Amino acid sequence: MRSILFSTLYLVLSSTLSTASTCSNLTVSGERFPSLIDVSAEDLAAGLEGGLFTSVDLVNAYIARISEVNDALDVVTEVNPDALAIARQLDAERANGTVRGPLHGIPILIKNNIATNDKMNNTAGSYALLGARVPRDSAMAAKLRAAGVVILGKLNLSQWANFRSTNSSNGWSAYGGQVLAAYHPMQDPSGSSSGSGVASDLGLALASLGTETSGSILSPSNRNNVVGIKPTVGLTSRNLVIPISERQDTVGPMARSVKDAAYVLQAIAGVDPNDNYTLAIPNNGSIPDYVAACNFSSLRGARIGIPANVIELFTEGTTRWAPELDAFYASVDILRNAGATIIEDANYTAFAEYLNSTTGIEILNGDFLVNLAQYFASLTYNPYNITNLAELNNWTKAFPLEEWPDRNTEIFDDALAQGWNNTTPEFWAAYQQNLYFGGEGGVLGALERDDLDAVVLPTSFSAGIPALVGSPVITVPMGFYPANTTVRRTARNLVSIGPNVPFGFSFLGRKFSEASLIGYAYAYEQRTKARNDVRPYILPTTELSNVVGA
Ligand SMILES: *[C@@H]1O[C@H](CO)[C@@H](O)[C@H](O)[C@H]1NC(C)=O
Ligand SMILES: *[C@@H]1O[C@H](CO)[C@@H](O)[C@H](O)[C@H]1NC(C)=O
Ligand SMILES: *[C@@H]1O[C@H](CO)[C@@H](O)[C@H](O)[C@H]1NC(C)=O
Ligand SMILES: *[C@@H]1O[C@H](CO)[C@@H](O)[C@H](O)[C@H]1NC(C)=O
Ligand SMILES: *[C@@H]1O[C@H](CO)[C@@H](O)[C@H](O)[C@H]1NC(C)=O
Ligand SMILES: *[C@@H]1O[C@H](CO)[C@@H](O)[C@H](O)[C@H]1NC(C)=O
Ligand SMILES: *[C@@H]1O[C@H](CO)[C@@H](O)[C@H](O)[C@H]1NC(C)=O
Ligand SMILES: *[C@@H]1O[C@H](CO)[C@@H](O)[C@H](O)[C@H]1NC(C)=O
Ligand SMILES: *[C@@H]1O[C@H](CO)[C@@H](O)[C@H](O)[C@H]1NC(C)=O
Ligand SMILES: *[C@@H]1O[C@H](CO)[C@@H](O)[C@H](O)[C@H]1NC(C)=O
Ligand SMILES: *[C@@H]1O[C@H](CO)[C@@H](O)[C@H](O)[C@H]1NC(C)=O
Ligand SMILES: CC(=O)N[C@H]1CO[C@H](CO)[C@@H](O)[C@@H]1O
Repeated sequence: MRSILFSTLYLVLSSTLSTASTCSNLTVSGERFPSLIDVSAEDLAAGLEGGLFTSVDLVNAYIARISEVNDALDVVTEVNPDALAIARQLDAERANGTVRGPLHGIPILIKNNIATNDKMNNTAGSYALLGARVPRDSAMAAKLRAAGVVILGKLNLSQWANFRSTNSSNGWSAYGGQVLAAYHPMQDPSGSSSGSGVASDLGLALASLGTETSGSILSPSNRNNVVGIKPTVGLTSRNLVIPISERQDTVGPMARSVKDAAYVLQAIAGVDPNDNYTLAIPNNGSIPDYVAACNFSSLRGARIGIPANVIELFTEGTTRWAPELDAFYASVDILRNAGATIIEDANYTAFAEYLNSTTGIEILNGDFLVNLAQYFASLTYNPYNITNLAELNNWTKAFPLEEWPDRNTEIFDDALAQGWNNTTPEFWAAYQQNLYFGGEGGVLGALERDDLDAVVLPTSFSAGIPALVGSPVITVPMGFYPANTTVRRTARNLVSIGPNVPFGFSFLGRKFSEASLIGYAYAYEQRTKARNDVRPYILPTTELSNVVGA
């Protein structure tokens, strides 16, 4: 229905558009066709508005770029078969004077655990869900469409958002293959939003959506040289997102700049009656202006803390982190020079106790058992009639393409063996312990105790504690491992650390403090522009100049 409607509108209006795109004399940042590896949301909006190129041109260019790299890197699992028709419709709307917002006509890719009610599958990388149907778009997909975004396709990920196996690899899924990152041959892309990191980095779309339960946006942003925003749990709806934990899951943008990430967050944040956690958004659910928060001066007067004991516990007894630590302390000097006050020992008082505890995984197990069953129950077509984790586990072991037993199901097995879920009394004791580790004994306590505006950490160490309490984190590209770095490989021979492998700098804050964190992240980013210091070794070459008028 949708695509027939879109094609009809295109027939009416396409002639106007092709004229606009070939005769214009305008430029974006001095170029007629801005380079798609560097282009910003504002560049694309200006080019679309000025008639330099169309949304159809953008879709064609990005699909060609995906084709160039996908055999080597397995980033995209599915290109949206309706993307061109949707782009034509959005071009027609623009020609007719309707611009839905700053992202109108701009392609974005989404992780393959965020459902769309269209021709694309939502699988979390498992054949168990190939062909499954959902009753409607996820809230995230609906919001992107309402903002005029072209949902260009689905991104590969660590299967089940890394909640199946203890001996798989980051970025591997049965359905999508092995994602690789682009800074070193066979580079581990990190995960679980692996494809989301690589796609934004290489300009396979303007930006992407990832999801995080504990590190799944921050870690692949860290290793793919992009900005990632892990929003407060409840700022973005998880309705019809394949879950791990209602207490920890969150959806956020991964982009090449803080401002682009802010534009995407603006489009996806907000109350959704299908996700009660969004009712916690303050100020009656009104969303701050995240783009206006991108202010060069925002670090002036900010009180920023460093949890020194966290860094110590991660790094003691090894020199492997030296390049990240050196870059981190140099970045702290940049914050100081930008007018921030630095508090050097804003420690997480319960961090050692947390490292010694098992409540983190127990809460995820307890939620997963219930939340996964709820997702299966929400399907309108369920290809294998799987209703719960016990059935999924058996199905996975019996379906050869799932590569069991080489990739084990130990996380499924352990969750099933726990014997209790989030409806049982054991859960609540463990959950209170988690809230203490993340709260008074963790990041929220550090913020209160020293009256801080934010806490900063190397992104390699930033994710675990905020995950427990659902508080936000933003990572910004900070640097790259130097040429003399000794290559480290994972059990499956991926390069986790090596020359040119990127890393990031994280800002952590109170719940719903995204606007402030975006301000600090932007002020830091603009002073370093570290993302530009190293280019990927593999890059797509198709540009708008190759497709406009073709
Ligand atoms: C094209 O751009 C040039 C240089 O900016 C300007 O002098 C010229 O008037 C423009 N032509 C049109 C048709 O807008
Ligand atoms: C063009 O704009 C008019 C008036 O806003 C609207 O009624 C019509 O549906 C629009 N057509 C398209 C193709 O967007
Ligand atoms: C979704 O999966 C089905 C197999 O069940 C396949 O036929 C279809 O092409 C897939 N959709 C896309 C967009 O790849
Ligand atoms: C939200 O909470 C209300 C009140 O507890 C409940 O009736 C409703 O089912 C919940 N909605 C969802 C989507 O969980
Ligand atoms: C914070 O942790 C550091 C490193 O472990 C330690 O040296 C310092 O004494 C701690 N500060 C406070 C106030 O506990
Ligand atoms: C870690 O656990 C062990 C064994 O339960 C205990 O003896 C030790 O004191 C704990 N350490 C911390 C820092 O909690
Ligand atoms: C959760 O645990 C309760 C109590 O043991 C049990 O009745 C229920 O079936 C479990 N729910 C799921 C989805 O496993
Ligand atoms: C799933 O259940 C439906 C309805 O009971 C049935 O028609 C279908 O054959 C079942 N599919 C599988 C793979 O068992
Ligand atoms: C899974 O397989 C095991 C071993 O065959 C069996 O005992 C168990 O009942 C199965 N569970 C379900 C839910 O089918
Ligand atoms: C993964 O673990 C399973 C057992 O849990 C084992 O059979 C398999 O060989 C392991 N695969 C690799 C590559 O280590
Ligand atoms: C790499 O070179 C730097 C300085 O050039 C040196 O400090 C560092 O120790 C070297 N690292 C390794 C692993 O050789
Ligand atoms: C769209 C696309 O290229 N999908 C590919 C993703 O990776 C798997 C496994 O390598 C391929 O089979 C798909 O064709």
